[in-house]
Amino acid sequence: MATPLETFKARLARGEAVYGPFMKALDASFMEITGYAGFDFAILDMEHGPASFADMQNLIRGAALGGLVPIVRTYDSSETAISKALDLGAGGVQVPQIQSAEEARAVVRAAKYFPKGERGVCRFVRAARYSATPRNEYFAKANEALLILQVEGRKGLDNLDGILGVEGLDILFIGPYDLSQSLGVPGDVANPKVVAAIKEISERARKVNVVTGVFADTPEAARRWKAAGIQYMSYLTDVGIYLEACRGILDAIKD
Ligand code: 3PY
Ligand code: MG
Repeated sequence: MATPLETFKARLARGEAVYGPFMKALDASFMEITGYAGFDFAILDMEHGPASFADMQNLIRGAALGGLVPIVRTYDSSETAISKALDLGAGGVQVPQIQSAEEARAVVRAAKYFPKGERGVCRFVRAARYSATPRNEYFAKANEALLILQVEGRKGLDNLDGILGVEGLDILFIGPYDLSQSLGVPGDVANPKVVAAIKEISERARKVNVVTGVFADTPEAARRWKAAGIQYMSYLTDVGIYLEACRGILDAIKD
């Protein structure tokens, strides 16, 4: 049977969209529930969420139970932020605020073993089943983890073509919130300037066959970006989904 990561990659290769929320909650039950609800992946947020690496390993276990691809958004592009997440068994890392092709190449080096990179080597980690996975099998499999780079700031935009050309990049993710700030309209993600910039970035990526992703926090935005060919659809956050559900319930039952 295909693993969630193999299914995820096959769907992208067929031109389909995949869906997943950002996660801030620390209880692994929410990872299971997200999978049982039918999402394809979940992004465990170490940039804007409270999770430690100790929390992270249980959240990643929850993803396995729910049949989800667990992607860790690292707190920055440092080697340890990336390799610790992968050592815990993340299906991929999503690195925020990439500003240049050099920085993107450094991320690839930190995330991949030889010959693609120079990731710090340890096979006594959860990703290698604490050494139960035969070593050759582990190092080959580890290099299949997804590498997702976020472009959302001025410098990243200026260096977009170089970043798109970096070997090892699987998905270019556009962060509309940071992008809105870079364009002088902080938080106004539906502003025509932001919408036009997201369209332009995704078109430039498509021309060089790079899959794109975006964050959407309304169904309209998710449908708009899917129609524009964006395939990696990060939809809302666990806490935002809970807030909306609570409000919807109260609206339905109160006079
Ligand atoms: C952004 O919008 O800036 C993100 O990083 C994802 O929501
Ligand atoms: Mg951002």
